[in-house]
Amino acid sequence: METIAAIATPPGRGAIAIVRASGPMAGELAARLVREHLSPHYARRVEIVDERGTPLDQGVAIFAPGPHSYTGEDLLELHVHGSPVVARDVLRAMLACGARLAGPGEFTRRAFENGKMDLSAAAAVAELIEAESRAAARAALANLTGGLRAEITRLANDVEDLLERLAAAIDFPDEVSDPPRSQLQDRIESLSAELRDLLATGEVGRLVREGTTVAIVGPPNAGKSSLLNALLGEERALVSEVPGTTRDTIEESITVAGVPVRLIDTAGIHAHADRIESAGIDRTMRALEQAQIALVVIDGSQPPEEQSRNVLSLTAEHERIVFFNKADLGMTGASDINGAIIGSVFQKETLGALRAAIAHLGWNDERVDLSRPHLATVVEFDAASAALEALVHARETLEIGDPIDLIAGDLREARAALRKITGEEATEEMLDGIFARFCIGK
Ligand SMILES: Nc1nc2c(ncn2[C@@H]2O[C@H](COP(=O)(O)OP(=O)(O)OP(=O)(O)O)[C@@H](O)[C@H]2O)c(=O)[nH]1
Ligand SMILES: [Mg+2]
Repeated sequence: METIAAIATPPGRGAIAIVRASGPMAGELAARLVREHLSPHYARRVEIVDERGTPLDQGVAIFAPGPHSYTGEDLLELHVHGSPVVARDVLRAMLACGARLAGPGEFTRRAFENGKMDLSAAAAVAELIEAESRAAARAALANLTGGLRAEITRLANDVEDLLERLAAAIDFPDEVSDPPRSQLQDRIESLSAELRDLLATGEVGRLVREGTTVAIVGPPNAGKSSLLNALLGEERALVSEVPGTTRDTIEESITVAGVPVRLIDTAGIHAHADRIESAGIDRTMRALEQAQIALVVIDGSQPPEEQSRNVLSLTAEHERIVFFNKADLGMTGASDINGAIIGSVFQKETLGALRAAIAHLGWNDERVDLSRPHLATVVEFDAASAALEALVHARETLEIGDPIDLIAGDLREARAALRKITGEEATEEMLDGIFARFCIGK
């Protein structure tokens, strides 16, 4: 086994930089670059020198002998002052002593290969590092701490159970009777239902990573840009009392309950538009098509007018939130549309209600727990789909009355697919795919 080394902190200047090495030579590297006794797992302030003994920096060294380390191997971490020059020199010294440069994710790959974490947890490490919202970080943490592994292992064990019962009946037909067909069907059905549930969590992964898109649409002058600014907490879009102020779409991102939400402010929709306005309205239509949610803003202080009715019928089929604005000026225009929000962009409670409505429509926040373990990668999603497909096939076989032993192949396939997620039966190709997403040094 080779010893790998890399700088673990991001490029550039910082308070500290960490250079680490993992593998059988880690202890020898410590002896040559630190030259002081390091008690296992204790941080010690030391002088760090290069392979010829030339001082490089004053820093902190930690030596963690395997298997009680991140990688499960002997691991040396040198914390130096955060200068790219010093960090590179320390790394160069490690390489000069016989280590080789680590590839992306190679430390974590070794952790997986040495049984320190399962594959779903290893994939979650990359997910956590890449997380760009609080919800994404929380969801990744649920997988990192073994939540997905626990669910998958339980399902795989249930399949295993079924297989054992079948095997007994197949191998000893005289002593062991076939398990009742209906019982098998029921168990396979309930396993399938759990898998379908799990597959639905793939949506959670996508949501916390990519979030959702909200198009703010409505007649001119309803307060759409004012709403964008209010939700954003800054004067991003031009606001004026002149209708037709916004002529092009404006996009900004906010987070709602930790989930990224892309807001698109649009040009007001009305019938008698000039050429530039029409071009703007075309863009409004495109934004509306792209968006998961239409946030329809209407001036609720004015009597209902044709323009408002137009926008309401235009968005009738879209997932939408209807918001009657300018309640501070009166509410003559607010009609009794189910679930409509009445208020003003100048009121905090109104903004809170709008955010809640986005969370409700966007990801059903009362029902979907964003911090539960979930299928995060395409590889995991494909494997769970394959497992479900095999179970569905097994059930069909039972339904048409074929011999019971014919389903053993399907059950084995389902078990193998599930074990791909935890890494027990992962192929080299899968591993390469998962670890290629990592940065070097992780
Ligand atoms: N009193 C009151 N005025 C508001 C409210 N919301 C917006 N306004 C005012 O309404 C006018 C129009 O606001 P905008 O945000 O520019 O409206 P818009 O829908 O973006 O308009 P266009 O871009 O022209 O389609 C501005 O003078 C705002 O200050 C509100 O809740 N109460
Ligand atoms: Mg505007």
